[in-house]
Amino acid sequence: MRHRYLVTFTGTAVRLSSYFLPTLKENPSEAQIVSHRLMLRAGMIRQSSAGIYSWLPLGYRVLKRVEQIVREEMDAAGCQEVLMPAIQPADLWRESGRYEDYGREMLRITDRHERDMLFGPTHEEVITDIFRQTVRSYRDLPKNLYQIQWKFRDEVRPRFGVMRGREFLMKDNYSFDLDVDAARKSYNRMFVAYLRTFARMGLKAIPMRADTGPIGGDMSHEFIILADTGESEVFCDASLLALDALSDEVDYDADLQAMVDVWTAPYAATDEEHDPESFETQVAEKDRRKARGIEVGHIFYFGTKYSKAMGAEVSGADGEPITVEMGSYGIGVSRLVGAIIEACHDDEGIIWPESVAPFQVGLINLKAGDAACDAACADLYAKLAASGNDALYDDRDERAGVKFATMDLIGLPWQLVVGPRGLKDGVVELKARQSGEEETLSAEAALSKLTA
Ligand code: 5CA
Repeated sequence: MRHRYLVTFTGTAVRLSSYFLPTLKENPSEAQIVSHRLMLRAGMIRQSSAGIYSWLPLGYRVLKRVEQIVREEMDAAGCQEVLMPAIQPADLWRESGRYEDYGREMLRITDRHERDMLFGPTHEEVITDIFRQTVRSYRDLPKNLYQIQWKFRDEVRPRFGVMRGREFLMKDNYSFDLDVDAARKSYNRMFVAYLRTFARMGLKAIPMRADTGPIGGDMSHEFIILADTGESEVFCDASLLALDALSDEVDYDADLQAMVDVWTAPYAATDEEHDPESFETQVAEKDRRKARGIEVGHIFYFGTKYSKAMGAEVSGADGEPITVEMGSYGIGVSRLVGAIIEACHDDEGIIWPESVAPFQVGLINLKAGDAACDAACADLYAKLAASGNDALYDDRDERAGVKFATMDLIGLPWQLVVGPRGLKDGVVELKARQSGEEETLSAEAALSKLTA
């Protein structure tokens, strides 16, 4: 029952009466899309200033889970985690030529010595600087380094909550290779790692040919989730929605081109890259999907754009200098939390996929203060925690309706309901949030089902 990859925080169990969960009954007027509304209503985030948010306990737990899945897939694909500074010197960006180009989206800062600094919107320059200072020989390649770090982009229109923030959490990684062929292999590894990452979060992310934008380069895919509230228009072949990225184990040392080809052969393009004529000739009418999409990841191969400008070279086998080939790869970690909600909710609230749920189980005491209910819940609560389950125990003195509404709103995968009538018959109720299926069973049976 538990997700195979579930990250265990070794069974955190908390009582709702003491948990910081500032839920809202009413829909906040500033929220235009469902994920923003639900994140505010479920007490996950609070806005600090335009496009800048605090993550409250429930939201932060989800963010950490999303981050951990990203981390595990990056590690599996052979990348190594680093943490670069959030504040960067402007001089590095002058070297790459991007300091002026980046325009007003860049938050520019002057330190006390009148030195120009900036809050990093991305880290190509910093990583290239690290590389050129430290790597000397072709024998040290390939390298692929990643970080999970807060970025700042002074977006013209921050909106939709964490979906388009000004401060946001990104996973960004950077590959360094000796030649184009090796760089394409790195690109393919990231392509496959991305497919797996999003699939593990219960998402169908479709890789789409994309514009390279100010990053430059000649090979780029955006990973897009179809959702009515997406910011851009996208076009794809419906067959892509039937592909399963987790069906096979991946050997990252093998050539992954065949797998990439399976995902890139069907038509899929963002608005900028869309070619109506090819769409019509390549895709049967019944399979043509025109939809809105949320970009959750973006990968670029840009060759020597930064390494050349900044002098990132290694010496080759013959001693001659080689300018390294680079790629960069981003995932919108904080955006993903909103994107998952866009994909997984109903009228009552969020429906978390197990892999990212803040808690697996919501334990509901229908009659707090009743000795039998309190004792049964205390026992279940202790056993759930001991078995490594994350449980949120609603022990508040509230009406049943309020408790059910809260649990539905915050979307935990399982609701374990304990009431005086059931207890008389020796039973509790287990409800699956997603299917709505309810089962009446003994407390032991419920526990063994949840801890299976
Ligand atoms: N340097 C490259 C890759 S490391 C880069 O910056 N790519 S990016 O601009 O496409 O950003 C990567 C991902 O960050 C995007 O796919 C998106 O999911 C997320 N992202 C970008 N801007 C925002 C924003 N304003 N708010 C939330 N997430 C964002």
